Amino acid sequence: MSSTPQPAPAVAATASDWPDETFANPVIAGFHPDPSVCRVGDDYYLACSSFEYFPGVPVFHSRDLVHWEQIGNALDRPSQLVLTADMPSSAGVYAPTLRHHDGRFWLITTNVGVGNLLVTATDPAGPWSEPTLLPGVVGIDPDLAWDEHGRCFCTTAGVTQVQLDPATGQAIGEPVRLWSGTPGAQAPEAPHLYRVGDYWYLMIAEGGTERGHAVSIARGPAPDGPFEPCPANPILTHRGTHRPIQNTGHADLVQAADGSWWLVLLGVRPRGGTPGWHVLGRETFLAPVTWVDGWPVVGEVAPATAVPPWPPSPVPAPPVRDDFDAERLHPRWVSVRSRPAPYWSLAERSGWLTLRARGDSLDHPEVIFVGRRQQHLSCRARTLIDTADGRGGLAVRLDERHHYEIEAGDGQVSVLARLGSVRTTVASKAMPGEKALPGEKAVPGGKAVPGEKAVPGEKVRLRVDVLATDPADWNPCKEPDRLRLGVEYADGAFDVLAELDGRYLSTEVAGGFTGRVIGMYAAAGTVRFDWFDYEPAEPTAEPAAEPTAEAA
Ligand code: 6LW
Repeated sequence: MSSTPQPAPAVAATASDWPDETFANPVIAGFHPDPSVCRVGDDYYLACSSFEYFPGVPVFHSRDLVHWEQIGNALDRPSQLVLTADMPSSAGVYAPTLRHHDGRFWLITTNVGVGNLLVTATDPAGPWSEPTLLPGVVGIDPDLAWDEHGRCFCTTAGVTQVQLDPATGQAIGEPVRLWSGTPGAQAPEAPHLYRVGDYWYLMIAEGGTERGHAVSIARGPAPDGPFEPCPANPILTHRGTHRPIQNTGHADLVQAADGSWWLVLLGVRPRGGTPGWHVLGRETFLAPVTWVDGWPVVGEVAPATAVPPWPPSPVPAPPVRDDFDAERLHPRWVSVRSRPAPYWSLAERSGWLTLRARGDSLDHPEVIFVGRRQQHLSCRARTLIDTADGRGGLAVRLDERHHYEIEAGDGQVSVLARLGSVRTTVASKAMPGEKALPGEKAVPGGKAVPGEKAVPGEKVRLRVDVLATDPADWNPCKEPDRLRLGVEYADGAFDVLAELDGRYLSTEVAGGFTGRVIGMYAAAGTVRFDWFDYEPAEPTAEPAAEPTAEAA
């Protein structure tokens, strides 16, 4: 029996429509792991894990699989997602599966410690339904698949499977153990089940989400098996290689409208000396897939990948500046565990983001923080803070125990570092005078004192530059990047208070499943932010400046 799916004839190759013959991988940069993808006509939709961040489960749209735009978050209301203070970082919302079935989008995921849940939507941008809880589904990484009789199969890490009534969330029968991957390989997880040609395929991740990560596959005659493993397993791994993209695994297959097949997967970009530190979290990559003898063969996962045979469909680049003039925050903004109304507002002072402190620092599990994922190896973030009624700042956060920040308030600006159990003030100086800030928005009721003479300020521009180190300039202990934190003056001059080694804000040091998030926070009282800029920067090969102080 021939089970090799035959792609439909490709549309006329249009590689020339692309500016280049290759596209840049990752296709969704920054902490966007565990991608799950589905296609509806010519549109693709993708969802990722979000862990302790709220809102949860970012949802993206693309017309070409290469350019993706975030259109929402599947879990964006407290009635859908509660992440409590006692929930550790990197618990929370794990790997979702996103499918389109029967005219609706279905998204199933795990809130670790709480259980599995299912939401649906007719528009993937939202609103998504209230969650249906799935008490009979045990384990993380739930998958959803329907057979031709309308039976719904939910397959979870392990690998186990149970039939589900998706309308009620009730399991039908007991979970059964399926094929669990390569004997001896750890962590068989991230299962996805597909009907392709005459077979049902069960694709899983194994080896753990670190350097041993891999994708393996098996096939069988029915959705519940029995499954025979692919003789070429793993069909994807970068373990033991020098490739710049590592930890490749946790993948999902999709067939394009032209019949070709593609894989979305997670990978990381470790930098610096040994063992290599990845600071952006696990990112989403795209690879082509062909079928040989009824098995998928994954093409190269490389920083530059050959463009697909259809025209590009670019999406607008996100603006550098968010001026906080909109009524709602863009879905890319995330908070730690929750974002309760009394503690933040876009309306309290029009055109500003107001944050009211809960806890006294970023060490607090429920710190009031609004940030966005760091998506570039080198980048710059800036904000204008008004500290008239409080203290707060600009932070680069990995988790409660690993963060750097530049904090302003009480007439002082300080760089703080939290590294494991060590918390230290790295550098401090008096807040610069306000004459440094002409041309900023007027502050209703504020105490701005214009003039030539500098006076102790209440408003100050805080800035962080992340500078990736040059991989060519290798030494065994070389840091992946350096972070300069300081104050920016109106003429753009950057007063660097401290330059810190980036390895301490990496997954290899902090542990867990997330990546860096850069954002604004309140440490005491009420602080207001006029705008926030985030822009990619060219990596620099310039030697590190003489640091004001060193974090470790
Ligand atoms: C996820 C598991 C994994 O549930 O990491 O990389 C876990 N794969 O499948 C957290 O994302």
